[in-house]
Amino acid sequence: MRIQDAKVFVCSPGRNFVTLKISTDEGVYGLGDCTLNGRELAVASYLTDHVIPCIVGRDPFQTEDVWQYLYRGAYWRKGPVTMSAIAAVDMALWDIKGKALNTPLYNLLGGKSRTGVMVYGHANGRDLEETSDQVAKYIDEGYLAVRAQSGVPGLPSTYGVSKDKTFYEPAEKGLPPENSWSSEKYLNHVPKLFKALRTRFGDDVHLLHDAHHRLTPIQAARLGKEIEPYHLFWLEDAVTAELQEGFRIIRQHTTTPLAVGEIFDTVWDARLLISEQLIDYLRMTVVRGGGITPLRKVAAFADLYHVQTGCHGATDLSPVTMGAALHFDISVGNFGIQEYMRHTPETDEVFPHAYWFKDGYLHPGDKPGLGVDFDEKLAAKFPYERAYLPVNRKLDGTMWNW
Ligand code: EZ4
Ligand code: CO
Repeated sequence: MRIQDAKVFVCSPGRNFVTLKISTDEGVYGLGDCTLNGRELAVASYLTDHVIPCIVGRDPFQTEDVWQYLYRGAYWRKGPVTMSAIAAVDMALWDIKGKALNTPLYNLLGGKSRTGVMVYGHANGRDLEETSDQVAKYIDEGYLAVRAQSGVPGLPSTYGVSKDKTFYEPAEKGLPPENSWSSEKYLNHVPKLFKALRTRFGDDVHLLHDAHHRLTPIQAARLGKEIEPYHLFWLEDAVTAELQEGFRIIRQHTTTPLAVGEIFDTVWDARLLISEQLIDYLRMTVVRGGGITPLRKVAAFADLYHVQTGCHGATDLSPVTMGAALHFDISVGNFGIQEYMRHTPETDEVFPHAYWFKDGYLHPGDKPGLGVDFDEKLAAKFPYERAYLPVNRKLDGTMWNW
């Protein structure tokens, strides 16, 4: 079998997605996702102009060699554009392998290690009461784990608080919107939120929270310490993680479990975090981490240090990435949890998929390969629309991390 052709599709069924379709001389095709929120067209060009001409004619079963060819062979390594593009090729080749062998991908990754993939949903509201009512809704829908985010008194808008309660989407059409931020106001508010949630819902439900890169290490240490009594499943992205040593400070002060890594693109972003046991969950996922091939190696390395997986699963990761992540999740030894933000009905129609949700768990389904398809004709009705994530400024105007 040989790769005959490959094509990149940019579409916007509710939000932008970049999809790679690789076809073979035997009629089997594979799909990959390489959506990079707010920088979509750069990845499309990387693939169309620089990668596709190099993979035509290759054996699609050689996932390891093709990955090494694209990673080592480019000379220029790492970075979200490069790694998302390589990820799309890797996903598509695994999809082809599964379809050619007529088996769901998880069977090629060691088979099922569990009956389902525990996911967490996103509850959010403008204040404590509204957030608490949203948590109740997720528990009613069967979720065993819920991420809780609340508006902060004195701030006009906050990360994680949505206009639409069902479909949280941080990107906005046009140029980047500007948000304002105060770590002080945020730090005073969050412990009250989790105190209220534990009082109302008891100890069983897993509660999670995303600080979205906004704190300094010592502020994160304070937050971790103050929410310790409420036993979170994890505190996510407490600080930006370019300085991996910064996590030592947080770790010295708190037993609140720490998760990080949704923007990491190789194991090098997490080498110290893992080997010094500074985190508990790694958020890297298939699309940003360069594909299924490298992510399995990262997970094996993390397993040595008691670090579990917690794949990013926001709406900007297309159903193709969600499908790939679920095959990875159900097969990997040190699975922790999977993020699940539901896509809109338009997105689900463009990407019909075999995965399904029941009683707090997602299941990858039993279709051969990834179990996700792509309706090209329907996609063509939703052309790309420029959209960006917000930027963030402190109350005095200083640029800060969003
Ligand atoms: O802001 O995926 O945990 N989830 C997140 C997401 C990210 C978006 C950025 O594109 O942090 O909401
Ligand atoms: Co996050």
